[in-house]
Amino acid sequence: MSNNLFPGVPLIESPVFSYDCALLSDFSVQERAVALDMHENGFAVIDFPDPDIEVRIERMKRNLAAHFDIDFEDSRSDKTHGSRRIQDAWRFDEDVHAIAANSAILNLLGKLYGRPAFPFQTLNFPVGTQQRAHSDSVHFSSLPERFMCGVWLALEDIPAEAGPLFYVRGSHRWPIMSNALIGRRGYGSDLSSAQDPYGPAWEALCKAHDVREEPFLARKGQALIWCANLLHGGSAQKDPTLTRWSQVTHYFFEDCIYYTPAFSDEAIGKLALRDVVAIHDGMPKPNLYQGEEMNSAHTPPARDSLIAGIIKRFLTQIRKN
Ligand SMILES: O=C(O)CCC(=O)C(=O)O
Ligand SMILES: [Fe+2]
Repeated sequence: MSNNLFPGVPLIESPVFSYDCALLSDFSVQERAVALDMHENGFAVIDFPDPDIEVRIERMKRNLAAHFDIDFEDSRSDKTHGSRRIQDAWRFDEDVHAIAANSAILNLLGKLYGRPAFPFQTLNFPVGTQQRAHSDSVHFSSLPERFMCGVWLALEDIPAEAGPLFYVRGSHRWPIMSNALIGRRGYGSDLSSAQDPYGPAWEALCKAHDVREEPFLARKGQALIWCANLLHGGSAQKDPTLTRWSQVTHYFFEDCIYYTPAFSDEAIGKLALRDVVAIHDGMPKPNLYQGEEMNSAHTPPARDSLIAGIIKRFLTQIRKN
């Protein structure tokens, strides 16, 4: 966008964003409302823009049900045991693919962020995740930062007892969680869950801001778009016999470096880069910085670590002498 002085931050998170700013001149009234919600709250709720969504949802649930160790036929069975998540079902399920690749969503996200969007991962859940509050940006992020978002789609009506998705309004404005922030080294580390090291820090932020987790009591076919740094999670499931079918599609935006922050130390140029493929057209997305391709071989050693190396060698030499 030629009149955007801050192309390195998503348009909806621009420091000069306002409802009537020139950045939104080509937005419809509905798109402006979504942009404003994202800017203010870190999320927006929309009706999923697909005339076939009802048929798709029912066909997809029938197809995916066989992949879980859950007795869906028995309304009294406990649904909270066994496998409860499929990653990248778009590879074999046409409806999961169609939802992830929905062109109206791609157009909307492209406008909201100021760069073309592409889907890179899907997750399908038949029941609630009961995950604690987290932001996805420790799993996948971009440089420049914040060019990532999630679109969470309700595949059925979701009551409070089914462990609905929750979000923490306004938390997208808090500091982005990183290893530097919590004093941890990430590159080369091993974790059973990439979220673990940051849990206490997220809890402390919620306490300090005295915020509440708000449940998304979605209607079937409603979707919630969340900003990269919005805290969200799954509420406790009060009734274990209930399903809570949902699809989450994660999106990146073009001309960025894509990486996993939990296993990176940005300050010293150690990045766990990702090999990303765009779901909608199957094309690999190289890691780009302002049009220039990056890969791990190009990751420059940080100046500080070079100096530290020279001092270390010098001291070793003195000790030997
Ligand atoms: O559906 C949920 O409970 C949360 C899912 C989630 O956090 C994610 O996919 O990023
Ligand atoms: Fe998440």
